[in-house]
Amino acid sequence: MRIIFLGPPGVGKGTQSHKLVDSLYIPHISTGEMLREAIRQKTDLGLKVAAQMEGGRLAADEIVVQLVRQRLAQPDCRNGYLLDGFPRTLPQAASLDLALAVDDEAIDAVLNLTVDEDELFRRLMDRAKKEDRGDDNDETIRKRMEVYDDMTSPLIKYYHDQQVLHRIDGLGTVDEVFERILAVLKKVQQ
Ligand code: B4P
Repeated sequence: MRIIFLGPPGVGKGTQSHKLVDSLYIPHISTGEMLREAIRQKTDLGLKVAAQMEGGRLAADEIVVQLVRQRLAQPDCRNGYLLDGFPRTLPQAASLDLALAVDDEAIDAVLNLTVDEDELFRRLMDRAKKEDRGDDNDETIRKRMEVYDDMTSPLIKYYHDQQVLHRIDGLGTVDEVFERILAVLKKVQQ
């Protein structure tokens, strides 16, 4: 299966992706993790995106698109994958569609996780206490939510129009949300 996780920052995309790939045996492709790793390793790419990410902005489309294209070309992606946090803009989505069309492939499901803004804020401030992420602080979280509304939320209509969008309530325990996701995927596979 080819699956996309969509949703605002802190909604639980990363958390649910890790559980899902363990049960579906497909690779987990998280652009957030790839970019953070590039920053940690101080690669040329990492140096280019560090300031944008720490300010709560998105990395440039060209950079992320190239990163994902290279990853999807690897043999372990041949039978499916889970994209976590990509695409995040309409141009990223269009470039993914173009790449898929070349091989006559398509996305099977876009899982749109939703949680209200207060809960998102609470989760991200909680994560800030546990993990050392440069983008989890009051000001940056607000900026990321703004960026999500402007740049990423238009993807909801984009994938709704392609009839692959599934809304999933992200409120509840991690296991409760996971059960909802499995139920949706079961229907998609039928
Ligand atoms: P990401 O790494 O994608 O992370 P995120 O959106 O902040 O969080 P996620 O939704 O994965 O939340 P998580 O499971 O951790 O992006 C980071 C940055 O990378 C972006 O802002 C951007 O700058 C850059 N970037 C990434 N992709 C890009 C792209 N395509 N283009 C350009 N730039 C890109 O959950 C959050 C917290 O909630 C955790 O502490 C978790 O334990 C907790 N939690 C999860 N589920 C819960 C539940 N059910 N109940 C209570 N707590 C829960």
